[in-house]
Order: sequence, then structure tokens, then C-alpha cells
Amino acid sequence: MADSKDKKTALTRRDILTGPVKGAVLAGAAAAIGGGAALTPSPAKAARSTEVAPGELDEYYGFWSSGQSGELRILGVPSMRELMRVPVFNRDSATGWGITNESKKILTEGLTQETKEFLAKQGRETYDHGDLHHPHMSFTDGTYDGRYLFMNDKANTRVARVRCDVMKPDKIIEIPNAKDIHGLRPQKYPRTGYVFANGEHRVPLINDGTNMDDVKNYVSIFTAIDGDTMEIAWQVMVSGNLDNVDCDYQGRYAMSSCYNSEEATDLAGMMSSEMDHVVVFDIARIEAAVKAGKYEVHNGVKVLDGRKTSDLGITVYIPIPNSPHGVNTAPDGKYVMVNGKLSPTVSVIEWDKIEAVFQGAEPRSAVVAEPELGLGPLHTAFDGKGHAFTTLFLDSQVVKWDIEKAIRKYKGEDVDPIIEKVDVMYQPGHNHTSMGETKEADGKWLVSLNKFSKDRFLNVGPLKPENDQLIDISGNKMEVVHDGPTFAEPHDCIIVRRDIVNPVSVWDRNDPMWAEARAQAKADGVVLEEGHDGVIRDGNKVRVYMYSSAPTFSLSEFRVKQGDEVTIYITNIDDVDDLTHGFTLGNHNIAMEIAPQATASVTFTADRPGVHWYYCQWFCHALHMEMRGRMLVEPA
Ligand code: K7E
Ligand code: CUA
Repeated sequence: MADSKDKKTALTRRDILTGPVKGAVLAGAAAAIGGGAALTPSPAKAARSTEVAPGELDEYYGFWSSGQSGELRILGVPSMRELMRVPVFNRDSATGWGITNESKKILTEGLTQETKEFLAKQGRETYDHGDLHHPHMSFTDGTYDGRYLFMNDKANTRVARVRCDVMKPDKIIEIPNAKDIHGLRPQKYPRTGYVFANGEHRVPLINDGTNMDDVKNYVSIFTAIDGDTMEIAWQVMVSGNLDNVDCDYQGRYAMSSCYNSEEATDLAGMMSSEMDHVVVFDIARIEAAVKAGKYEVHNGVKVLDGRKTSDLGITVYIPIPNSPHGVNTAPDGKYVMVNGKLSPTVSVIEWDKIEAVFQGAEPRSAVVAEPELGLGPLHTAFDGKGHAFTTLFLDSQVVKWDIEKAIRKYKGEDVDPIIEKVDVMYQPGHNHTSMGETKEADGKWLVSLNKFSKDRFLNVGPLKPENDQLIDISGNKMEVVHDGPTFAEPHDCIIVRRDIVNPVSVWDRNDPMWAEARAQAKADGVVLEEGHDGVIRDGNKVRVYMYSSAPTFSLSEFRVKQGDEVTIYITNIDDVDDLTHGFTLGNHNIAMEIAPQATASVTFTADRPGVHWYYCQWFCHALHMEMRGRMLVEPA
């Protein structure tokens, strides 16, 4: 109650950054930076506009994760307009993701046998939710190639692939042996290739309840997935809890940060040591070990021993201060940044110094800088011009620093690598620059994904949105130019030049998404693409085929018997950009999207005698309200 009044009288950080004192504060900051920092007045006005006028298109696609919402989001950058939500691990009322047979197939077929049995006992076919942290695009030769997006589900240990041509998932796999997939990155070179996925939490490798107290022998599991087939290529057992991962531009290594090198199961134990580590995976050495048969098979997957105690020689461990978090390879291909989280430092590791470590050199010899940047460094992004931008969670700032200067300072020179700090509201986690995780980093925009918004927006109750801020990094000074409220909880995003992403507007009639529907229709003598319809009875199974063409369903009614297992197949024969229809069957828990030229199907038991209307729920035509029909269920 008192709070909003108080805010009017007290000077808040918000007042400082938006009010009349701003100029003075910024001028002071510029003076503090010194070294001829530009004295441009009113940088907010000077900054590049984020405004993209009505009808104009953004320069970049932004692919945002949504954390515990379980979906992928597509934004336009720099407008930060949300363009689409792509359900992945969640259920979706608008598109029928998790309701249609096509989506259920993708959501269920990649689950482990043990999970299928577990869920069946709960009366479920798949998990209902997910925790999507890290969306990343497939690479060819060190840059995005527009084929796929890959993403993790920490909550239920899954990895999904989204096709960029239609922006729908086509594969979702559960990772056996591992627990709770967190960090995920695709191989950058020569191509993706592998998708690397970190199993964060340590459990016994054979996790059957017989060895639960043997904490020392818990392992975390690093997984390499074949990005083309979405099959697991191999796994490596690791010491410590795997957190984030990135890889190099040479195709030789992947590197994961690990907290809890103590291998404790409680907070005090996890924090007891000053140093944790990163673990480096040598891809060629692992492939050679696989060839030589140096693995065990668990749940159908080849598992190699890459723990500290192993003599396989496929991993090295480099000590890093206190619970490192983000791992980010610089676009120059030379360095990788490991963000200290509980340490105020970022450790800069030179990829070229790692082979020596494999050959016995002191592991810390690969560390070439360790600048102290501020409190709570979590993730680092790049402009491709030798600068790095690190989020400081505790300081609520983004710090811009000079990579070469940090290296010179580490060698003993008296230079300050820090160029500038900018306040972000509040508590940033990931940040990301335009094309920043590719060799084509262009240094135009930086997004800071802030975990708290507090007073930045109209109050919507105790649960507040996050705040994604856009920062113009094209000039000498960083400038926050946009606040973007988002719902729970974008952990990470990528910003991709729009010429790389080329989705279709109308589906291909022969798309694999509904291959099963097509095969069933063919067996029933129905040619979906020719707009056939009809009702086929096959014992107590009834298959209803109809097509949609604005503003009608080809069947205005169909009749079934109570207890029938009914499958409805709808083909949208409209061939027009943006002419999506829907099918909602009242009081049956059924709704689905049918985009132009697509087929969608749903199966249910008709167990409610009487008249039930189905209708199109995607507004498609002046007669959209009239686009409906009756399902007549005869009592048994
Ligand atoms: Cu939130 Cu990438 Cu899951 Cu850091 S992680 S913040
Ligand atoms: Cu078809 Cu609304």
C-alpha cells in the first residue's frame, strides 16, 4: 500500500535512469571511464531506434526459451515484438499440441520404455510440462544454417528439435542414464553434427534403488546426440554437477562448467571448496575410444568413463573459481569464457592450449586471463570486435570489457580491461548479442534477460513478469533502449539474421508430420489431398475424414455409437497464406489447429450420448461463426 506512494518521493534507481538527473549520472560515468569516452549528450536519443513501424519487418529473428512454460518463443529484434509461441514440452490450447495424434506421437515416441511404463501407471501418455532453458540453432561452418533449433528440458531430461521450415517440433527424446538436462549447445564446426547436452544432477549410473546411499559413486552424464537422426551417439560419465556447455570453432572440443566438485548433496557441502572446474571433452579421442570398444552399454547407450579417476584420456579437468556457470566461446575462435557466478571473475581459456593439458601440462596453463568484473557473473556475449559483455546477477549490471586487455593484465601489465558498466533491471541471467555465438557476430544488439522486473511495469500482482532489455551496443556507449516484459521465464535466447531463417507459409501436402494419417487414409481408400471425406466403420473403431475450406467443414454432421473409438482427420484444403482453421469438439477436451494444406487428427472415445457441436476456433472468414457441425452419439 505505502509502497507506491513512497516511490514517488524517494529517488529510486528507476528515477536516476529516466529522470532529469540521468544526464549528470551518465556524464559522471563517462568521466570515470575516461580515456576519451565520447561525450555525446542524451545518448537515449542518439541510440538507434528500436521502433519498427507498423507493417515493417524486424532485422532479426529472436528465439527465446520460456523456462518452466515449456515452449519456444519467436520475437522480432529490435522491436522485441513477440511473433509466435511454439509449444514444445508443454500443452497448448490454441494449436492442440499434446492433443492431436501428430503431436502426441512426437511427445511420446522418444520416451524411455521405463518412463512409458511409469506414466501409464499414472494414467498418462507423456509428461505434461517442461523447463526449456537453452534454444540453439544448427550450425554449418561456424554459423547458423537455418535448419533446426535444438532445446533442452531440464524438468524431464529431454532434448527437442524444432524444424525451422514450419516452426514445429519433429523430435523429442528423453535422455536415459542422465538426470535433468541443463546446458545444451550444437557443434559449430564443421556442422551440427552433435548436439551436446549436460545432465546436471548426479545419480547412480544404475539407478534402481539398490545403491542410493553410495553418494561418492553418483555420476553426472554428458550426452552427444546426432542432430540429424536425434539418436544418442555416446555418453560420458563426469565428476561434479554439469551446468552449461559450449564448443569450439574447430570441431575438436566441447567444454562444460561444473559446480559442486565436492560432490555433496547439501548446500553447505556444495559450497565448501573454493575451486570447481570445467571439464573438456575431446571429441576425436572419445570417438576413438568408442571405436575401440571402451564403453559399457546402459539402457541401450554407449557410456564412457570420463571421471577424474578415469585413465581413458578422453577428458581433462581445469580448476575454475567457485561454481562457474555460463560457458561462451568468443567469435574469434580463440577463447572461451567461463563465468564465475560465486566468484567475481570470468576465466578466459585459450582453446589452443588444451591439447597440451591432454598431454600432461598443468591444467590451469590453459587459462590466459581471469578479470575481476563484478558480482555474480553468469553469462558472456560478444560483439565480434574484441569486446565481451558479461551479466552481473548480483550487481544488476552488464559489464563491457576488452578481451586482449584482460589477457595483458593477467600477464602482469597495468591495464584495466573494464570499458563500461550499464545498469539493467533487475538481476540479469543470460545475455545475447546479434549473431553473437557464431563467427558472424555483428556487434549491433545485446539482449539482457533479467530475472526480475519489480517496478518496471504496471503491477500485475505478486507474480511479476521478467524483463528482457534491449541494449544498443553499436556505438561507444551501451544504451538500454527497450524494456520487454515476458512471462516465465526466458533463460536464454539467440538473435539470428533474418535472411538465415526461411519458413514456409503453406504446408507441403506430403509432409512427414501426418505420414500415419496419410497411410491410414490410403488404406481406407481416401485421398486426403483430393478433399475426400466420409465415415469408415471398422468394428468399434470409426474414422471420420473431412476437409475444411472456408467457411465450411465438408461434413456438417456425422453419427457414431456410444463407446466407439473415434478418430477425426481434417485436411485444410485452403491453399491461402494465413488461412488456418481449427477444430474444437465441445466438452470433449479437443481443440486443434489445421494450417493451410495440413492434416491434423485426434482420437477419443465417444462416451457422451447426444448432440455435440464441433466448430472452427481460428477466425477464418466472415462466416467463421457458421463454420461448425454436429457429432451425433447414439446411446449404447
Ligand atoms: Cu538460467 Cu542457462 Cu539454465 Cu544461466 S541458465 S541464468
Ligand atoms: Cu474456419 Cu474459422
